[in-house]
Parts: sequence; C-alpha cells; structure tokens
Amino acid sequence: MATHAARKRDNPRAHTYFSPDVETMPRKQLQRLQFERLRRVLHHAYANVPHYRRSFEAAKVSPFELRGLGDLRRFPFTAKADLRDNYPFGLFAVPREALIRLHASSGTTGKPTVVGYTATDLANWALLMARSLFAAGVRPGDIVHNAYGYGLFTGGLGAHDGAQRLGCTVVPASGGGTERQVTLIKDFGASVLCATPSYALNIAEVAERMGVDLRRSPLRVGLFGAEPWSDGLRRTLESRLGIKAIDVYGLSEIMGPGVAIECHEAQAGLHGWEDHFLFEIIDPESGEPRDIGETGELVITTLTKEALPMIRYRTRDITRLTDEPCRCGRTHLRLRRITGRSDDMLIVRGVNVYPSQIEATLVGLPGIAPYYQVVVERSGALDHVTLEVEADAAVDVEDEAARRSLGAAVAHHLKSQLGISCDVAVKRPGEVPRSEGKAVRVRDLRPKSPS
Ligand code: DLL
Repeated sequence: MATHAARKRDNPRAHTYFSPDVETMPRKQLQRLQFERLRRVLHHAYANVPHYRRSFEAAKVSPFELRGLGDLRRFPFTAKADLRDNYPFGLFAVPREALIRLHASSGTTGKPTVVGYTATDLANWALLMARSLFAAGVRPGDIVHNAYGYGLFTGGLGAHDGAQRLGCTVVPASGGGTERQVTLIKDFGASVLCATPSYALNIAEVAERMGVDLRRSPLRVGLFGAEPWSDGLRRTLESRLGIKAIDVYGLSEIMGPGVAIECHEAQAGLHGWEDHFLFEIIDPESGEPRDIGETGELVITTLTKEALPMIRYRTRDITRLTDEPCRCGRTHLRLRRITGRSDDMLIVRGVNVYPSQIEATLVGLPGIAPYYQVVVERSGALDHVTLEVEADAAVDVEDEAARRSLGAAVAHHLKSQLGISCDVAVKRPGEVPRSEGKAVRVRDLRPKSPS
C-alpha cells in the first residue's frame, strides 16, 4: 500500500483534501462502497433493534433481498417520533455499556431526543468533522475559537473533536459571555470561528461596540451552521468579520455537525459525505422520491453508525441535491442551502414562506439592522403575522413618521420579493433579542392545540 506521503507526492491536488482517496472517488466506485455499507447497516439494524425488525417486517422488506442502492426506497422511513417512542435507549443497536457518549436535543414538546455513540462512532465523527473543517479551508495549526454550545448539544463537542483531530489549537469557549469571547478571539489570535450564524453576528456587533476591529485580526474562516441562514447574512458576516463564511450542516440524530459542508473553493452547496451517509429527497407530503435537482425533504441513511443506525431518517429539512461537478474536484454530491424545516414554514395569508427567506430580503435594506423576529398570533380563524425588525443606528427612531415610513418600505419590499403581506413593527436598536446559540426566529403566540 502506498503511504500517505507517497500518495501526496503522486497527487498534486492532495493538499486540497483531508482524505483525498475518498473525497474525489469516482461515483461508480463510491456507489459500490455505499452498497456494501448499506447492506451491512441494514443487517445490523434488523438484527439488533426490535423497532427496525418490526418495521421492516411490517413493510415486507428484508436486508437479505437488497440487490442495489435503489432497493433502499422500499424500506420504511424513520421519524423523530420513533426516537421519542423508544426513549431513552430503545433504538440503540449495541449494548448500553458500549456507548461512550450520549447527547440529547431539548425538544420543544415532551421528551428529549437521545443519541449515543460507540468509540468507533466518535472516531468517525471526529474524522468527518476534521474533513469538513479542512474543506472549509481550516488547516492544522489554526487556532479554532469554538463558540458552539458545549453540553448535550452536539455542536460544541462535535466541532471540538474534529478540530483537535485535524491538529488545530481549540479554544472551547462555548456560547455566552460575548465580551469575553471577543477579548479571547483578539488576544489569542484565533484564525477560525465556529458558531451559529446568529451568534457570530452578535459577536461581530459586540466587537464593534468594544472598538475591536476583528477584520484586522488573524480571523480568516467562519464555520456557521445549526440553523438556517441566508446569503445576505453571509455577506454581512464576511464583511464585518473579514472572513470567509462557510455553511456547515448536521443533526444529532444522524451524527452532529459535519454531515455536509461547503468547500471554501466554491461556497456553492454543501458536500454531503457520501461514504458515510446516503441522501435522498422526498415529497414531504406524500413521501414519494424526488429526482436530483428537485426541492423537497432531505432523508438520510447512515452507512457506518454502530450505536444508532438511522434508516431513511426524515430530517424535515428542505433542500435539493446537485451532482454537478464542483470546482474543488470533490465528487460527493451537494445539498443546496437548507431553507428551513418543513415544520417552520409559515403560511402568511395563504403564501408559504420560511423565516430564512424573510432574512434574505431584510439583510442590506437601508435603515434596517440584520435582526428580526416573526410573531404569529391568532385573530379569529386566521393567523396574524407581524414582522419585528430593528432600525439601525442611523435612523431617528423617536421620529414617529420616519419610523412609520421605514416600516412601510420594509412591508412593500416583502410584498414585492416574497409576495407576503404582513404588519411590520420597527424596533429601536438593541430591542430585538440577540442570540447566543440557535436564534429564535418565530414567536408563536397562538393558543396551543390540546394534542
Ligand atoms: O444543530 C448540529 C450542528 C451543530 C450543525 C453545529 C451545524 C453546526 P441539532 O441540534 O440536532 O444538531 O439540530 C439539527 O438544525 O435538522 C436543521 O434543521 C438545522 N440545521 C443544522 N445545520 C443547518 C444549516 C445541530 N447549515 C437541525 N442550515 C437540522 C440550516 C441547519 N439548518
């Protein structure tokens, strides 16, 4: 076997990739690898998880009958409810003693979603996150300021392990204490910032208020994810922090951060790591498969997970796939920017809209700062939507007429860009809550249904 060093010499582009052999693997070969791994994971799930055995049998499918990757479509979906129904450890495919880490998501209703990892799972996660950081332009020796929350959330420890695996110096800052974060970024000379995009914006604002110009610091790359965001916000973060802002995607049920990442060469769609995951797009209503290029709900099957194999997991995230060749040379297909979760879609007087689309139209509007919240109330049988935006410091918000005309301009813009009509409330600078993790974009004040 050729040593890594020898391969690097033979392949002049090797320095572009963390795992060159896999990231540029011809698709036919990649699909053969996927098929072998898929067969293994289906057998593993069937043999070790009663839920899968029951659901496969109910759908009259068997891992023994898998002839090609296309046969996966005959297998049933897995949903978040399956995790909840098997709370806490019912979906694990290994004895509890083989788990060396648990994470959990808070869950808005009832029980949290619990996920677990074997030693091999954690090693794979660190590898994929290291690969993701590398694709984003991070290199060994970089100082990585990690402002994703540490704890049950997968963001903090996921980015941490990956950055360490790559050989970076990690600063485990976690979320909050923003002034101190700014001081640490400046004093340590961080070259990489990991945070949710909304928290990165908060950091940028606090730095400016403190008189710290991060554009003149060594900060070079931002890895932003865990929530939907827009290209408008990307441009804002890039110019205010003096960085390249990279979109990173993941979810705890599948692994955590590092399932897919934009390459720094193209910043156009997120390469999904297909040697570890199979991606499908379905119609969110009917569950029918959709073709490459069509928008729909992302469904993921894990190919290598030991503790928590996920077969056709319905992510609820809306995106589309592309297999067009990428400038960077990676052959793994790309997910387009995730617009939002199907459950977060708002219906504003009959028009469907995601908060990230509202954000995209707001960022850069004169007089408006990039902070917003959508407030949904019930009036009679109809939903009533108010968009709360924030005036920037240049606007005299005490001048009622100026404030009203700014609100009217935003409402007009939303109508022409997105086709939605809603009330706009212009808030004073600092009045819209700032994020320290995942931003709350929607305040739903409608009475809860009794379910
Ligand atoms: O948010 C994992 C993560 C941490 C990803 C840090 C990226 C960076 P969960 O808390 O389980 O895991 O939430 C997963 O967040 O289903 C999406 O709805 C959303 N999400 C994650 N990344 C993105 C992104 C982490 N880049 C849920 N764009 C997912 C849009 C995202 N939405």
